[in-house]
Amino acid sequence: MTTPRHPRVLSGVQPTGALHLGNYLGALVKFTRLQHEMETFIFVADLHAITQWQDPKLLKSQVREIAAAYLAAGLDPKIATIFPQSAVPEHAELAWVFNCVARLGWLDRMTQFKDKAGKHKERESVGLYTYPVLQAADILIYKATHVPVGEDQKQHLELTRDIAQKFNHDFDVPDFFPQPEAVIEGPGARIMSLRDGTSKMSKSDPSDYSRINLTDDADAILQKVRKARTDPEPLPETLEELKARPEAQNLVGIYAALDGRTSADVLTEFAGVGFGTFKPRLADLAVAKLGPVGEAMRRYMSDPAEIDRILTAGAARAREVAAPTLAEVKSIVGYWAG
Ligand code: AQP
Repeated sequence: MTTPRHPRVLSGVQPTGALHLGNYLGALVKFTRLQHEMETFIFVADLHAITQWQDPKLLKSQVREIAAAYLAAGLDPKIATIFPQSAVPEHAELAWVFNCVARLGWLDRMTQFKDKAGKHKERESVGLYTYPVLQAADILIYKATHVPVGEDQKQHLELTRDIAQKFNHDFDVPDFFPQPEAVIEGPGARIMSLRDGTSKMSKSDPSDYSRINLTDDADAILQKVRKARTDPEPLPETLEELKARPEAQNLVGIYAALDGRTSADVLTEFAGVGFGTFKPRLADLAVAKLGPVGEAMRRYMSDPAEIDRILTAGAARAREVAAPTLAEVKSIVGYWAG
């Protein structure tokens, strides 16, 4: 009953539609980097996806598409474990225990539920409400220590830490679950809509011009960057001056994240330059970085049998780690079958 001796990464993406630049920079790029530093488990979150309606005829191919995006972004199934969440039932079983550990007051504070449910929360699924509890189970079933996510997931990660701590305390098993850390840093952590620098780039935004999809071709990327909302001022010298200009700040952040630099560094290069010059440079960079990812995605998608083989092998490996944790939890809780 100890925390793992080595750091372990866990994260996932929902198969709820085409992935965009925010998912890529906020999540996929970090997965790919971390797989070389720590043992890495990356899943396709199909249990989470059905918290909102998904067409059953499409769900499997949506799962394959996310897996293809992972592979195209550089996740290597020889190093990282890639699997569909629904193929590892231990996630859902642990989530039930955590439903009994988490407090209603904690869930009532979750802003993502409030944002997604809007004014009609009574019409939403119970699953959408308890989504962060399942997320805690996703992470802690592997006793993961590092969780690469975009900034929008910060609050859910804090809830995971609270659940881990309360479980360890209530059942008097100090250190059974670790306190996982969110890996959020860098300019890619919060990519905003190209139409509104104050809202997050999102799959569910009705305007396709608000986001760059990983499958967009060069022409679409050029168009979207060209039409991105900006202001008439040239780029300033300092980050401080950029703060009051959310659209400009976003485009600088995107440039920095795509180029593996800081926003301050980008300003050093482009201070005094107008968007008429900056936007074509950004579009070229986006095409150069995302073009090969989209192409690789299409290549992987043309061989679904290979994706299925990778996902099946990944699920078997994931269960090797998840099953012993669940067995210990059952015994700790005092289950008949524990
Ligand atoms: N705009 C973003 N900037 C940086 N990171 C982002 N992520 C999402 N949007 C941004 C990160 O992508 C990972 C996968 O997210 P998800 O599958 O849980 O989907 P989501 O957060 O629900 O993505 P969307 O696009 O915002 O979908 P909708 O519109 O359905 O809500 C996570 O690590 C997330 O932080």
